[in-house]
Amino acid sequence: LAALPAERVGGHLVAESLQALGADTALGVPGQHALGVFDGLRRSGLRFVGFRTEVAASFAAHGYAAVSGRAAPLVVSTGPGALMSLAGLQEAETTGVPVVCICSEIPRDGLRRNRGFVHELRDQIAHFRPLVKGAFSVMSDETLPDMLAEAWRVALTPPSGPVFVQIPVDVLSGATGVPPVERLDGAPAPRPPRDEALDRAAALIEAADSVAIFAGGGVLRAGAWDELRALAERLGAPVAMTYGGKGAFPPDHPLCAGSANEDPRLLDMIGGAGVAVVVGASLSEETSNHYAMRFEGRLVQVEADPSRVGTTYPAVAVVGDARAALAGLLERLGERLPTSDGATRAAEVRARIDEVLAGQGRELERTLLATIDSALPPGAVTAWDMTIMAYWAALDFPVRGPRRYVYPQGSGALGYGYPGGLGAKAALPGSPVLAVAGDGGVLYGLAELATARQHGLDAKLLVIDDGGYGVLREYQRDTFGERFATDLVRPDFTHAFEGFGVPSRRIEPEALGEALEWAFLTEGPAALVMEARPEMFLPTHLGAG
Ligand SMILES: Cc1ncc(C[n+]2csc(CCOP(=O)(O)OP(=O)(O)O)c2C)c(N)n1
Ligand SMILES: [Mg+2]
Repeated sequence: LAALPAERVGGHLVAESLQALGADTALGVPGQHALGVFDGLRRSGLRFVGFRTEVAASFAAHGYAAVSGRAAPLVVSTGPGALMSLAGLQEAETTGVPVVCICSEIPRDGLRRNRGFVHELRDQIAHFRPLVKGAFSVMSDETLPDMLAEAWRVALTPPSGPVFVQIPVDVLSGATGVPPVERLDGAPAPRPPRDEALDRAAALIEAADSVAIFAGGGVLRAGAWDELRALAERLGAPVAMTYGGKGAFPPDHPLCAGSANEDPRLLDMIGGAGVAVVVGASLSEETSNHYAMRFEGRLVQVEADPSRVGTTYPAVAVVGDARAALAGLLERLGERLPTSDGATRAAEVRARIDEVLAGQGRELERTLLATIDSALPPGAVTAWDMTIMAYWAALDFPVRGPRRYVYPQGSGALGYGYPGGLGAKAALPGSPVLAVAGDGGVLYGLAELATARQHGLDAKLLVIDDGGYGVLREYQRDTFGERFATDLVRPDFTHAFEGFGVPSRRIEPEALGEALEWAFLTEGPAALVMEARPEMFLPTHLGAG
């Protein structure tokens, strides 16, 4: 390799810019083309959390941003490194989470000439453009800081989402005369709703005989949970949450109808109201019972992304930031309000769903969830992989605070759970974290036990070992009669954990509570493996009554 690098290189500008934008942490995996950035990170005050694969780093970046509301810088290198981050970026896109992926590229004079550089992709950015909210190609150190600020702003501006920024290696490793970056403004553009839209929605609400609220992930992204609660209490309106909105409203609140949002009873409660206020939820296939949901009254949709309003159901639109919109509605409501039997309506829905789930005879699953709930220290984050218990959790696990639940519900990416939990821990060092994964999914990221050790990321891991891809076995049994390719040879999990220097226990389901207590008392990462065969719930509308 050539002589020592120049005093200042383009990569230093990346780290300086991230710091100027307010980042405290970057996540990723180094590569030859990206080393200029890493030399910048070395000199900076930023913490770098290095993962063992870019897939895991991308999931971690999602977890980081989802629990903190801050943009997560994800640093990867050209070609395969970049491609391996796609899964986490898809999850970020589908759940509106601000991940800023910064990636190296082959040298400028190699672009589109097919000279065969190592890691070369024919058109790297083309792999990302259809997926992310914004794709940026930085072609000069002179524009690097301002383009990063622009990317940062795009990621954070509601509707938030991931962005991709590629920078050729010769810019990153080449000398730069750009002075150290000290101030950069990447603050999101404000998206206040229009006054006339708020006036109209408030008038509809005041004139309604009843109101119900359906809260989605937009409430969490906008930090609008206090306004949501104030509005619900003011109106005495029941509140249901989508899976993405879990945590937006306290589960023990008398107005809370829960998050079993595939259940027609819950959807009837929303759709049957004189005015349904749907906030930060897009009424997609999963949140409308496959579009079978019906609105008998008026639908008011509060949404940052205008293209999602009225897509299936005619709606009165309040386009803008959810926090400002809910605050604006509250301000406008006068004395005459709809009758407030919301607590009764919420309690009815909760009781009926409870009865249906209890009628399925699945004691094991509900007991496991209750045990986890009672073992979690206050403020804990749970991170879930695509394992059977996670589907139960989406339906029935009480999330006791905003931004304390992460789950790859947007893309369904197996392997998310543990890396996602590590990212959450990196963002919230003061919060306990528990990741729950199956014996299949956990192997995507088992190597990240080393990351946890190396960076002191004290996240606990619970592996549910049912000997294979349990959920797929159920689908095979129900659809094809026979199972194939879904039984797995597993490692000796406790040996594997110990091999990474992570203290562990093998437990029976009855010992889960005590074992979780042990894990949370253990300093640093700790892991449990539990042999159990949870099964999926029946769709709740088929279960009973
Ligand atoms: C990236 C990716 N690959 C494949 C799948 C398909 N898939 C969904 S669940 C699942 C099985 C998960 O098995 P495990 O983690 O052991 O959980 P279990 O269902 O046994 O509880 C698979 C393979 C997926 N969702 N994502
Ligand atoms: Mg399994």
